[in-house]
Order: sequence, then C-alpha cells, then structure tokens
Amino acid sequence: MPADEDLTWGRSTVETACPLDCPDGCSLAISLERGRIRKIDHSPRYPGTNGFICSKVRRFERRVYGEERLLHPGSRRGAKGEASFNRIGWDQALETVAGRMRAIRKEFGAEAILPLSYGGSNGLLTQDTTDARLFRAFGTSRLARNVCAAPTTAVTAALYGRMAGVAYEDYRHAGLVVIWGANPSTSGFHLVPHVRQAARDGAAVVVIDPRRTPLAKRADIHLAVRPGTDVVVALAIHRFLFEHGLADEAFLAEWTHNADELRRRASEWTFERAAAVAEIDPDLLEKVAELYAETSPAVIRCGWGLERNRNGGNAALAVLALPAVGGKFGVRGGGFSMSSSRAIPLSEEDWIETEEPRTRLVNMNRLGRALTDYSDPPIKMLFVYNCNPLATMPAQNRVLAGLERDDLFTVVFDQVMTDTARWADVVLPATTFLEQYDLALGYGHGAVQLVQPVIEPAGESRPNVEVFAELATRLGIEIGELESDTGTLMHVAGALPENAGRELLDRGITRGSAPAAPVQFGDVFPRTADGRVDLLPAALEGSAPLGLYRFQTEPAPDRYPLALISPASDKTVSSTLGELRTRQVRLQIHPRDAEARDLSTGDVARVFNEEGEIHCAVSVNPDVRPGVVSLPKGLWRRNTMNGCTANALVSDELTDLGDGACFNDARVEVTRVVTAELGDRNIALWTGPASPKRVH
Ligand SMILES: Nc1nc2c(c(=O)[nH]1)N[C@H]1C(S)=C(S)[C@@H](COP(=O)(O)OP(=O)(O)OC[C@H]3O[C@@H](n4cnc5c(=O)[nH]c(N)nc54)[C@H](O)[C@@H]3O)O[C@H]1N2
Ligand SMILES: Nc1nc2c(c(=O)[nH]1)N[C@H]1C(S)=C(S)[C@@H](COP(=O)(O)OP(=O)(O)OC[C@H]3O[C@@H](n4cnc5c(=O)[nH]c(N)nc54)[C@H](O)[C@@H]3O)O[C@H]1N2
Ligand code: SF4
Ligand SMILES: [Mo]
Repeated sequence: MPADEDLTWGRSTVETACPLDCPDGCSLAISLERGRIRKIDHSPRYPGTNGFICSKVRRFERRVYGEERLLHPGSRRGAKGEASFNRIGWDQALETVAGRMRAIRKEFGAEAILPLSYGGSNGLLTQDTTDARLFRAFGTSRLARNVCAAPTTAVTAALYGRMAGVAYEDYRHAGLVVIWGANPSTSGFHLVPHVRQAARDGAAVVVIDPRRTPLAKRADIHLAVRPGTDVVVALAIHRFLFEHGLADEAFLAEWTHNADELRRRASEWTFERAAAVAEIDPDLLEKVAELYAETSPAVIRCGWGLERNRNGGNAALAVLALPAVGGKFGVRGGGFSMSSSRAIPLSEEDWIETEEPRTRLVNMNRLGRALTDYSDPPIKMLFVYNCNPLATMPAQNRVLAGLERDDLFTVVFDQVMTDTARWADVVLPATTFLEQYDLALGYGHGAVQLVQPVIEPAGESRPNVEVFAELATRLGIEIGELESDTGTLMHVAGALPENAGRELLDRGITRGSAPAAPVQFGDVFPRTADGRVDLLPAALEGSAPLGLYRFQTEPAPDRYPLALISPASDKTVSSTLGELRTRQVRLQIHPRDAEARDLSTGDVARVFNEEGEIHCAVSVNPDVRPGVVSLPKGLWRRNTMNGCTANALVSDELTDLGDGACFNDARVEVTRVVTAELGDRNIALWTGPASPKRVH
C-alpha cells in the first residue's frame, strides 16, 4: 500500500528494499507520479541505510525505462550473437523452450540441459524457488554456484559455522580497524562513515590491498601486497603472536582445536620472509602485527578481493583465524566481518522441498569448458537467468566459443539485452525489483526485507517465479502453491526460522532472533558441530593442494610479470547496469611499469597472456602498486576495443579451497600498440551495437 498518497497529483511514495548483490541491503522509498518512478531514495525502515543510497540505484529508473530493456519474448532471427530477434508471445516462447527440453531429454538425457544462474537481483524469491523445483524434478545437470564467495564461505562455515559478523555501526568502538581485501568505498559504502568515525575517535586504520583505495589513502598503514600473498602476511602475524606470548592461550584452550598445528605452520613465516613474498616493507608488517597484538577492540573487515586467487582459501583461513589467536572476540567492536547472510539461520532447502537429484554437477567457473568439452552428455541447452556469464565468468573466450555452437540451444531470461542475451535462441523479458515481490537479504547485516512491486511491469516482462512455474506446468511438473510470486512469498516467509516470517510480513523487515549488532563470542557463537573453532578443519585440510596454511608460489613470472586484478566498480553491480556504461575503459598501470613499456596515459595497449588479449587505452596511475594492473569487474564487451574484458585473461583454474574463481590471479604482459598496427582485423572482432571508437 502506498505509504503516502496524494491523489490529486497521482503522487505516492512506496517503501521497498534494494535486493542487488551488495552487502548494504538498503531500504528504499520510491516516489511515483502517475504510475512512473519520480525518485528513488533511502527510507528509514532499515536504519543502517543511514540516510543515503548509492548513485547506481538512485538512478535505477534508467534501467527500468531504458532502451536496452527487454519488453517481450523473442526468437532468434539472425546469426547467433547478432541480437536480432522476432517478437513472439509468452505462450510460443515457453512452448518452444518446453518442447526443446523434452526433445533433448529424450535424445541425450536431461543432464544435457544446464540451468545457469547466480544472484541476479539476489533476492530469496528469484532463485531457488520454482526454478529449483522445475530443474530438480526434470533432472537437469546441477550447477555449483561458485563464482563468488566460494572460498570464503567454505572457510567461514568450517571455522565459525557462518556466525554473524561485527555490525558496521560497531566499528566506531574499535581501536583498530583492518580492511583486508575489501574496498567498501565502492562495494559497500555504508561501512565507510563508521570507519571514519572510528578513526576520528582515535582508532588506527590499516588497509591491506594492492591498490591505494580511498580508505588506504586515509589509513595509518597501507600494506600494498602483491595479489595472492595474503596467506603469508597473516601467517607472519600469527607467528609473532605465538612467539611473543601474545596469543590468547586461555581462549585457544577453551574455544579452539588445533592451535598448535597452526602455530607450527606459521613458524616459518618471519616478517622478512613474508614481506619478501608479498613485496612489502617488513617493518610495516611488523608494525601491523604489533598494533594487532596490543589493540582491543580490533576488527578485521575481510573482503572478497583476497579470495580470488590460487591461495584465496588459505588467505581467508589465515586472516579469519587471527581474531581467535589474538583473543579479539568477546568485546563490542572486536572480531571480524565477512558475510552475515546467515545471521538468520535460513536454508533454501526449507522451501524448495524437492529432492536434489544426483545428476552431473557443473562448476559455473568452468562454463566455457562445459560448453565446449563435456561429452557425457554434451550440453545441448543452456538456460541462463540471473546471470550474464559472457561478461562475468572466467575464460571468456571459451564461454564465447560455447555460445557460438550452432547445436547449442540458449535461453536467456533477463531484464536487458546483455552480452549473453545477444547469443540467445530465445530471450525472455524479466521484471526488475521495482516490478515484483522479493525478499532482500543484505549480507552485510543479515536482515531480510520485503521488496514489493512499485510500478507496473515494463512491456511483457514477468517475474522469475511465475515463468518457471508456468514452464513447470507445461512440462507436467507439479509446482504446488508456488505458482505466483505472492504465493511463493508467503511460502518462503512461512519457512523462515523463528518469528522471522511473521515479522517480515507485519513490519517489512526482520532479523528473526538474531541481534542487530552482535558481540562475537558474547551474543553469537560458532555454529560448528561442537560449538568450537577448529583451526585446522579436517574437511578442508584434505582438499587444499598443499594442505592448510600453505602458500603456492606463482608459476613462471618471467613471460607474464604483471598481475591483472578486476575489482568492483561504482558504475555497475557485477555487470548489472552495464548497459548504461557505454564508454571505453582504461587499464590502470603504475608509472614504473608504464615507463618500462613506453606507455603514457591515453596510449592504446595490448594486454595479453595465453588465454587471450584485450585492446584498451591505459591510464598511468600510482594508486595501483608496481607489478599490478587493474580493470573494472563487470565490463561489457563494448567497453574495450576488441570486445574482450579482464575475464578473457582469467583462466578457469580453481582456488585452493572451495573451487572458486581466480579472477585476481591472471598474469599478463602489456605492450604498446601503434593504432595502425592493431589493424582492422582485430577491431572487427567486435560486432556489438555501438561500434567501438577507433583511437587515432
Ligand atoms: N559498486 C559495486 N558494489 C558491489 C559490487 C559491484 O560490482 N559494484 N559487487 C558486489 C559483489 S558481487 C561482491 S562479491 C562484493 C565484493 O566487494 P569487495 O570485497 O570489496 O571485493 P572486490 O571489489 O573484488 O575487491 C576488493 C579489493 O581487493 C583488492 N584485491 C585484489 N586482489 C587482492 C589480493 O590478492 N589481496 C588483497 N589483500 N586485496 C586484493 C582489490 O584491489 C580491491 O580494492 O561487492 C559487492 N558490491
Ligand atoms: N573479472 C572479474 N569478473 C568477476 C568478478 C571479479 O571480481 N572480476 N567477480 C565475480 C562476482 S563477485 C560475482 S558475484 C559474479 C556475478 O556475475 P553474474 O551472476 O553474472 O551477475 P551480474 O553481472 O550482476 O548479472 C546478473 C544478471 O541477472 C539479471 N537479473 C537481475 N534480476 C533478475 C531477475 O529477477 N530475473 C532474471 N531473470 N534476471 C535478473 C541482471 O539484469 C543481470 O544481467 O561476477 C563475477 N565476475
Ligand atoms: S546497491 Fe547497495 S548501496 Fe546501493 S542502494 Fe542497493 S544496497 Fe544500497
Ligand atoms: Mo560477488
């Protein structure tokens, strides 16, 4: 119901929440005029929104009403990748898809169908509801959704049973704030005022990041580590704590297992040795260790930037073990924040209620390989929703080769004509979070909020829940009470634990019985089998190539000496909203590396390794450390000159723990190209909508 209505002007304001893949989980107030969005702003429902939202969502109506919005289903008319479609009705579209699914199951088995989804709008209704019932019952291949947070989730589950983290608003109580592999100024900026407040109140701030991020610029100490070396940096701090009697032996005895083994494995990592590997100043590292040992409350904001490499799981493990060894728990503002997505201990299985078949499990990080190599059975249908894999998965050239296959039937269900949708055989238009019900779970704070339709759906766009329910019905699969988004909403709310569902429907927001600002080991405790922290979890020890707390060195760095990273950007959420980012991007490179390659800002470069190459201009920037180059995550193909993004240089190697993606582990070389040398052939590779500008 509109909260505030003025019928004379057809004006009203509606409360909802932002479900995008962002930790902050803001509450929103949407002002409408004559049924159209007039303004998108914050609302006080979730107080952590704190009176402001990001510009991406403030201007989200540019997506809703934008030119690239998909308004009706389409079937491919031209060649694959041309993005030329005949308009068809929903009936025909779903009948075509259902017919294909039946035919493929008959000829190749249902495992030849691969549903591919990730967060999308990230709400609880748009994924793992009717879609899961449909695909499970049909017996398609299963998907390991490991593109993000796989190593950190494996580690936080094993160590702490996904215990909730320190709340943003408690940072002001900390005497030391360590921001480790996170860039909240871009990727969760509601944390920033609290870090600043802590600093004003005298807290020391340490940032560990290969780039001089906005918070690093204001930090007391910035350790500009070489990507992929965090595990040894953390181990050197562990060694210092153990060797100087600064480890909290009483806490370790009461609450942990295997501290001795961690002590043993850390012992080889002196400051000098770790600093040499991480290419940082050993004295600064020692200073950080001293600060950490002597300060309480001390909080570590562990991000996802440090997990995306071959040592990423061990990095998260060593970093998240620090508060246990250092005795940082039990006080307000002490401990760690990672993801609080399980502050309410919810599980999708409670509402999917359809048993998962034991069909083939495909790791989404290996999508390209799956589409081009798998033969038992080959993948004959790819059903993409909530995801833009051509822009976001590793090994972009392989993914592209897969999408090019004539014998692959690709369905893409999305809100806009994404890079992936261009390759579809059938496109289906989806509603946005302003046009459907959903439940938004802010993984920075763990509260769940009600998302409700604010405007009529654009064109013929429809919510996921409905479309999968209808497809299921056409395939003879019983979907029960989940046939509408309201039905699914009631069902999921009803399956939430504790009093959460009731409160959610009454108040629009709930955190069940989870405290809003928990003290770790005060209000919340490990949800492990015996309630303790196993510092050497057996479930993980066996799966890491070298075991736990071990460091894998870089393979031959001589040919490809530069580490390419691709962190979150403030223009997009992953690749979402990329349709609005039409300009070409520049590779950020340190002055030393630029000079060695005779590169100046604005020059065009070839960035390459054995996986592929990117042609783009460079920007000489002292904020990336030497030996590192950076491009934004979530680019679309139009953002570079040859239609390749960082993902074209990212291999589909998996992380040491959790089988995650190694986005920040690409090793590349960069050379200057004279534009003439680049040649038309290379530029012509890209056949996108806005033909890329030539650089003269
Ligand atoms: N605006 C915006 N917000 C977002 C997103 C977005 O795309 N745009 N994405 C959302 C999603 S899906 C996620 S998962 C989160 C991610 O949010 P973050 O946790 O902030 O992760 P990243 O942006 O990947 O990287 C964070 C930092 O890690 C640094 N880094 C890279 N490699 C290493 C390394 O090996 N060690 C260390 N110590 N640091 C390293 C990068 O330079 C970067 O500054 O943000 C969410 N919020
Ligand atoms: N180079 C590089 N690549 C990365 C990363 C990196 O650090 N570097 N980070 C990775 C990370 S952290 C993540 S989380 C992944 C994310 O990768 P993706 O899962 O591909 O996420 P998005 O790019 O946001 O694409 C989500 C798509 O879902 C659509 N969508 C949104 N809501 C709905 C809905 O309700 N229904 C339907 N049908 N569609 C919807 C959106 O329009 C959008 O096109 O990207 C990864 N890719
Ligand atoms: S993307 Fe993040 S910061 Fe922006 S409105 Fe949504 S939750 Fe808030
Ligand atoms: Mo992510």
